[in-house]
Amino acid sequence: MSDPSVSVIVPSLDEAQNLEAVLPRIPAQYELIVVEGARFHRTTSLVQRLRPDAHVVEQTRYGKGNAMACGFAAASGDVLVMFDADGSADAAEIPRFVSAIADGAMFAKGTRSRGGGSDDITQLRRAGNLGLTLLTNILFGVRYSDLCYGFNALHRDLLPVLDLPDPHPVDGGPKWGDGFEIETLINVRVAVAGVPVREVPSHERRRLHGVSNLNAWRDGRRVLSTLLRERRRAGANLAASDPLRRADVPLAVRGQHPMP
Ligand SMILES: Nc1nc2c(ncn2[C@@H]2O[C@H](COP(=O)(O)OP(=O)(O)OP(=O)(O)O)[C@@H](O)[C@H]2O)c(=O)[nH]1
Ligand SMILES: [Mg+2]
Repeated sequence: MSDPSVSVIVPSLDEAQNLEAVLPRIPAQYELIVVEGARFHRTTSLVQRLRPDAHVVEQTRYGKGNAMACGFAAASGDVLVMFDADGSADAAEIPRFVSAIADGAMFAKGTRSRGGGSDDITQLRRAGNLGLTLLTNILFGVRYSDLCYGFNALHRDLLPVLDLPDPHPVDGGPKWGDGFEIETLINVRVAVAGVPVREVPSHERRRLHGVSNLNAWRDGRRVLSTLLRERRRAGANLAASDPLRRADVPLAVRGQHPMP
C-alpha cells in the first residue's frame, strides 16, 4: 500500500492539560479523532481550538476499550493509529508505525523492548507485563515482547477480524473489551487470525500531567482473564492460524525485528 491515509485516534479521559501539549505535535496531514470520556465534554472546545479539523467523539460507555472502538468507528483512514493523550507517546514515531502497515503488516505493534524503552513503567508493572507477555506467548504460540502497550497501529481491514465490542449496543451495559484489556484483546485476536504482525520499537515517555487511570492489580487481573477467555474462544483453530507458525507468511512482513 503506497501513501496510505492515516487516522490518529486519541482516547482522552480528563486530559485537558496534556492535550494542550500533545495535539499540536500530531502532524496536520493525519485525520485526528479525539474520543472523550462521557463526563468530560469540556475538552471539545479545547480540541477545536488546537486542531479545528479534529473530530471529537463522545464515547458510548466507559473505559479505554470502548473509547478506541468508538474512535475506530469514526475514523476514515487506511491506517488507524492508537495514540494516548497523556504525553507518553511520541508523535515523531507515528511514521514508523505507518511504514510497517504500508510494507504489508496488518498490525504494527509498539514494543518498549527490542530497541524501545520506557521512562514511565514501574517495577511492579514491568514484572506483571513480562509475566503476562510470556503467558501470551505460551498460550497463543507467538513471540511478542510487550503485551500491554497502548501505542499501536492497524490496517482498517483488520477491524472485522478484531470483532471489538459494538460501540452502539441496544442495552448499553458494560462489555468485555471496554476496559484496559483492549490492547491484550487486539494482540491475541491478531495472533489467532494469523495476520502479519510487525513489532515497532517505541520509547514511552512519562505522563505529562495528572495521574494514571490504570490500576496494576485490577487491570492485570482483567488482562489475565482476557488471555484465558480468548484462548478458550480460539479453541482448536489456533494451531492452524498462528502467524509465526504459518509458512506462507514471509518473514519480511512479520517484522523489521523479526520475532525470533
Ligand atoms: N475516552 C477515554 N479515555 C480513556 C479512558 N481510560 C483511559 N483513557 C485514556 O487512555 C490513555 C491511557 O490511559 P492511562 O491512564 O494513561 O493509562 P496507561 O497509559 O496504561 O498508564 P500510565 O502508563 O500510568 O499512564 C490516556 O490517554 C487516557 O486518558 C476512558 O475510560 N475513556
Ligand atoms: Mg499513560
